[in-house]
Amino acid sequence: MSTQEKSKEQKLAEFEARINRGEKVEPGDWMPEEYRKTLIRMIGQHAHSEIVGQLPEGKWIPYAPGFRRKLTLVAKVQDEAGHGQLLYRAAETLGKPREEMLEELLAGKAKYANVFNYPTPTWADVGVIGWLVDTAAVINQTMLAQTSYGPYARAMKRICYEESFHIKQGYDAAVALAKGTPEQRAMVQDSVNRWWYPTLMMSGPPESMSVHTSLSMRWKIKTKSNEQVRQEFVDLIVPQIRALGLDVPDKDCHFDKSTDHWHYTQPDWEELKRVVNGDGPMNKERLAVRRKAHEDGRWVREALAAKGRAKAVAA
Ligand code: FAQ
Repeated sequence: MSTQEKSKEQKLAEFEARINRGEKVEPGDWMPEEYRKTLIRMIGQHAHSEIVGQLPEGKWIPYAPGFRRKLTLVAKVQDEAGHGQLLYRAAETLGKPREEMLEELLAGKAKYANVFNYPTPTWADVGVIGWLVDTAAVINQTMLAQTSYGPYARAMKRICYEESFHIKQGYDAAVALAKGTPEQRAMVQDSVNRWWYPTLMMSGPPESMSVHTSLSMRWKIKTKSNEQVRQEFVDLIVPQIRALGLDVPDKDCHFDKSTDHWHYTQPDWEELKRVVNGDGPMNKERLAVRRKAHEDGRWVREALAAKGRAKAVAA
């Protein structure tokens, strides 16, 4: 029987059997519409996060303390732009043009990671974003490297490799401050205090509030729940924070022998909703900077498109 003659139920059963055998789904394969939509949503949001994620740290490039720190920060921010491009490309394989995704971002209709809507008032924020935020991102992305959609899984492998360097860059900057003067220690502690809860929120709401987790796990788009990913992050990062002589800004954070995990206080999930829906401390500024960058780059896109057209005529 040809694929066209099969009923939707048969196609779905075969699709799920393939996923359960651990096979990857590739762009031309049959897939349920909901699978396609979920991936476009997630990969699009992920791409936007990489692009907007350049801004909080990027603003520190001119003020980085020393040439070596400036070079590594430039390289990191540039990597994030590359990750955005890889991810837009992966979403395009599902039939969504990149221009449409960018329009949605600039119109304020698309979500991107909550963390990038918070300010970065001190140099310590560059260290703490690389250390905490990139660690949370890599834990999630290592899980996503196992996703059932081939192009997303392959993009994740490459991205995780680069993000691991970003963690080292951030940790190194944070350690220098933690071992520095009392003022520098206070600065890095203040930064950990401000980034702790936003970073916990980054892994998404708990299962009782998560809209998409059950279907995403059934189709192995995600292979772990948001809570599992967050717990992995907490278990890894709490001992690191304590080892630097810094405090976790949660009085109730303790190692629970009965679960073999670090216990932590849940973040304010209403804050997450507000921030991802456009009402965080920096949403308006982030989008204004992106819109300006998009306008400033218009002539480059137009020149490249004209060059492409001229080549096609000459051929
Ligand atoms: N931020 O039903 P769920 C990086 C939304 S990359 C914003 O649980 P899901 C690199 C969610 O979209 C960081 N929105 O959703 C870097 C949904 O809204 P919708 C980005 C959030 O998809 C580092 C609704 O709430 N990584 O940082 C967030 O199953 C340093 C209900 O939530 C990715 O995007 C949030 N934190 O799980 C760059 C990874 N949490 O669409 C520069 C891919 C939830 O129904 C510097 N994405 N929402 O309107 C994912 O893994 C998942 O999409 C989750 C959410 C885990 C974010």
